[in-house]
Amino acid sequence: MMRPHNVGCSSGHQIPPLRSSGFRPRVVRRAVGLPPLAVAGWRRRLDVVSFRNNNGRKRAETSKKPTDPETVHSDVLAKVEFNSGGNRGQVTALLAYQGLAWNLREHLMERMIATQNLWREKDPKFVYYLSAEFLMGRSLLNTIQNLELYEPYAQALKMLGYNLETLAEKERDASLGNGGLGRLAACFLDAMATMNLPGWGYGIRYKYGMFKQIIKDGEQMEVPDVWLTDGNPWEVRRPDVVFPVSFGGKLKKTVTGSHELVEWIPDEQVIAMAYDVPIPGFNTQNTGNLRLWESLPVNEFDLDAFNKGDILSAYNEKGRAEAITSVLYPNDSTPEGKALRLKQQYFFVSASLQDVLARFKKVHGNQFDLLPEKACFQLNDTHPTIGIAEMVHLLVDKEGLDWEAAWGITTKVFAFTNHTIMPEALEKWPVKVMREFLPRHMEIIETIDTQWQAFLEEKLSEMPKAEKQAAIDRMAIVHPNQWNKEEMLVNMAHLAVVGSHTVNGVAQIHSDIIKSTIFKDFHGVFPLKFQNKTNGVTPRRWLVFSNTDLATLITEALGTQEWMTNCKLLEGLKPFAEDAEFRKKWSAVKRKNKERLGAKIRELTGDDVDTSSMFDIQIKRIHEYKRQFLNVLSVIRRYNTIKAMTPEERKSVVPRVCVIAGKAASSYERAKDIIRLVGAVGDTINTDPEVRDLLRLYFLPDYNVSLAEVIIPAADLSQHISTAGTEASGTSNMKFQMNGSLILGTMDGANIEIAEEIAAIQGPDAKVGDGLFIFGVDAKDVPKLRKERKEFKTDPRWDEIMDMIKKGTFGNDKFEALVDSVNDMTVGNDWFLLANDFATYLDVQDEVDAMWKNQDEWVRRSILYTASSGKFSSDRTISQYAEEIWDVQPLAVA
Ligand code: F58
Repeated sequence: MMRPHNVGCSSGHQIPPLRSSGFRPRVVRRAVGLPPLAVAGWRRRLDVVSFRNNNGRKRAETSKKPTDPETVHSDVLAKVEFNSGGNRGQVTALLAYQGLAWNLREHLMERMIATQNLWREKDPKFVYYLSAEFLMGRSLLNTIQNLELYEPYAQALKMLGYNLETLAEKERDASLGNGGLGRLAACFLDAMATMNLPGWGYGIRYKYGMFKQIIKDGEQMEVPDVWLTDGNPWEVRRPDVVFPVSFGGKLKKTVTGSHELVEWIPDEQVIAMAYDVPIPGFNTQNTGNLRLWESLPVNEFDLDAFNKGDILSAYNEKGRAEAITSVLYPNDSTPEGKALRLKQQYFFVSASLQDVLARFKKVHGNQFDLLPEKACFQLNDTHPTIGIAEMVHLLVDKEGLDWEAAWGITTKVFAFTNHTIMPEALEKWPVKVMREFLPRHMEIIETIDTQWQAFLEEKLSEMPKAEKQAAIDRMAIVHPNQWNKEEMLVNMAHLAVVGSHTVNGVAQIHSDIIKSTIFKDFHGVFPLKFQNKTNGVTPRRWLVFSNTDLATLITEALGTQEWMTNCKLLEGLKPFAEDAEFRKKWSAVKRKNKERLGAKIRELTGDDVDTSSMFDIQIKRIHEYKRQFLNVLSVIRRYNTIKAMTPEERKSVVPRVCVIAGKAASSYERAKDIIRLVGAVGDTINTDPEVRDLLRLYFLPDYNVSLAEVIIPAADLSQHISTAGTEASGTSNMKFQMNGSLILGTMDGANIEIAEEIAAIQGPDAKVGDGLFIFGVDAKDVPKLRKERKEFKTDPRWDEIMDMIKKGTFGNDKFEALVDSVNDMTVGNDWFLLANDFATYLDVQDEVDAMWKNQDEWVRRSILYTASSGKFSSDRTISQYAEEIWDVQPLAVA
């Protein structure tokens, strides 16, 4: 189906035509350009599993719904009328969007039902991706394009007087996530659906997503993200799918013979109700599902209390229940906050496991030993780890299995992904809290820990006694709080490692680091448990749909759009890097994307920017380790340099527009200081007539998926400058690479593998790092440098900038705490080594400027970046999970 250019595109961002014939690569590995596997056993089976292949025949349509523009138009009007009582003569933008979405949801549901029916019939092994976060973003364009319905829908909307892209902007982001791990989960769902893999996501339907960030007087303010006010047309409420979830109470034990029966008598119960969000695959009929749980009271309303005049108490139970699924990551600095987080985690995991077991039992009765052949639960970080204890609880207490059988099954169905070594994300729950809210689970965890320690006693029996005991203590699941020995904690990461069959990091360096740091002892015991799965991102959302002009150009060059599902084919762009005509077209696309971002900057700040300037971008959560502060320091240095120049000298300056965006955790003061500093420095620079034509700095508020979709295609340069060894992987680096933005970064996370791919495409003589702007200390030197930081002699330019900030040059503030955290060794200790990396960072910035002056070379590199980005498609990552961890195989609706 070819779509004529410019249909319904006010912004000129066209969606490239999507091929409707159904070619799929035969083998998962070939689909992502990987060499055949050489592993034994069940994994080899995957090599002979085919994707659906129609041998060039047109794919069988499962949809019965007509999709010509006239029918879509009248369907949408009918939805407007019958679903919302709207007037078909006056369809507001909101109603047009909703009407369209309701109509599309029917297509999705039809496909999802066909997919589920097939899967029910064939009973394949499923993966269940358990995640506290799913950062989905908007759905309208993603759905239309995945379903290949752009043309009729754009035309139908035109008949209603609307432009599709403009209307799409009305949709609120589903921001049910905080950062990288949440967006990764969303990319994984897209890849799983596209690759026809049987799998569902399971999470929480937060009433308020990640907070909305407002910048007031330079400061981050958090306001609730009321994303559901207008309803959510993409979900289906499932009052028929409900499970009770219990908390608190006590245990009743009955001993019969050698058997101890434990009954948990909870004192609180809520109802988990499902909402299904269909996940369209690209160029396939298969449609996955994200099942999100809402917490509801068992008794909605206390009529007795109400009638006695105690009006508010009448809603107590409702309020308590609904609080569980109100907000993502409630502040856990208070005991109440901690309890709420634990309840959230248990709530969604318990509902999900009950749901899976209920479906399993329908087919297999109580043959639970078959469960590992039918299900794998991927734990996305430690948040769903309580699932390990819940599985034992369900199998032993509800299904009557003995402990050994239950534990054996449990350890075969869970797999664990670690996303960071930052201590704040490695959850440890006070035993006291756990015992209060989940007494049975606490007991189960203690039993697991006792058996685990007994296992270690034997396993490490060769070790000298004291050494052995120290190792066992280090690996304990329940251990004393290192800051307060009186308090016992449950270490969820340790539970996850012990209870899972696989543990993986998210980039090679990270997977290596976890084996030598946080999980060193565990790696010694179970070396084979540890794997690497370098992250990936969906090329559909992050290139095909958000940078449609570039996608069109790539398709024209490659003569096929197969690269959209087989990204290794992007390598075919390599010769085009040498073609001056092609480079011109490439630059023209970038320029257009920069105009789009320029318009966004105007909308958000009121300022016009020159789109011929270099767009220099850093977008990610604000965190000290990500070093946005270092970025600002170099902007200040640039400012100082320009100020000191004569007008003649200024003519040689490369003009830059620097953009920083991201949210700081609400209780993270230092990160909030950084946001304030960006704003204050930006205010000074952007209003300085001597400088503003050569340098700008903007902090764009409320960074989310939709904003990223506008920013990333427009970047000339992107910064990924974490202290080596701290960023597990990063995924925006991959998105920028795909979109041809050059990378300025440290040898950290996935930057390293990106550098390897960029070197590889340049040929055998290129070294890793060639073609990128790399700086900074090596990860292996970081521990030593941290110890020596006190003695480190800072650069005079560093000292000058520190003095400037402390003098109050920027805004009304002196940013003392922030400056001291990196500069005053009696206060902070510059843990992330900004001072050590400062000079080389400035040097590499000079290299960036020099390269920008050679636009031919810059654009050549940009093309090579895209050409070498194939590895970082989430299709590759997911095929590796499918083969090496989940053992699930594609099963496509014909
Ligand atoms: C991120 N982690 C990593 N955690 O920082 C990033 O390097 C990686 O690319 C990404 O995962 C995907 O693997 C991350 O997003 C969180 O957001 C935590 C949530 C719980 C509170 C602490 C942060």
